[in-house]
Amino acid sequence: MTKRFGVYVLVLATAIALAGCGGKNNANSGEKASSSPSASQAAGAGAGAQTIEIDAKNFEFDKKEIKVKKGDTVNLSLKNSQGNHSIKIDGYDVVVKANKTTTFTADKAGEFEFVCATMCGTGHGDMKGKLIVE
Ligand SMILES: [Cu+2]
Repeated sequence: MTKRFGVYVLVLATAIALAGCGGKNNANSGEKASSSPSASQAAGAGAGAQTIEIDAKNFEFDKKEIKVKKGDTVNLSLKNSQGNHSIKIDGYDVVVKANKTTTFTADKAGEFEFVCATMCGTGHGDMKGKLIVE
């Protein structure tokens, strides 16, 4: 009889502890989501992956502006349909060689100029574009 009562109390106590714990967790996560929207946004954006293909010819890139979200994993491909070119992104330690793909994480927000990093001829200096990380 006494033993049975003890088990009942134990079960009840466990149920209360679980309920209390669950309620606390819910309150915590709700608070977290509302108090730091930017953090959760960044985490959400970080799950993204983007594949961007740039086509280069003498003497321009087909994309003058590429946009990604901060935290994105970016697969940047360069295809040289004419001439020999490569891409270097200023402010990011990123170089994409001719007809190759470089993967990097866009962990810094802002605007970064990318240029041709291969001396390709008279229009070499005009080969520019912008990476926008927002
Ligand atoms: Cu060039």
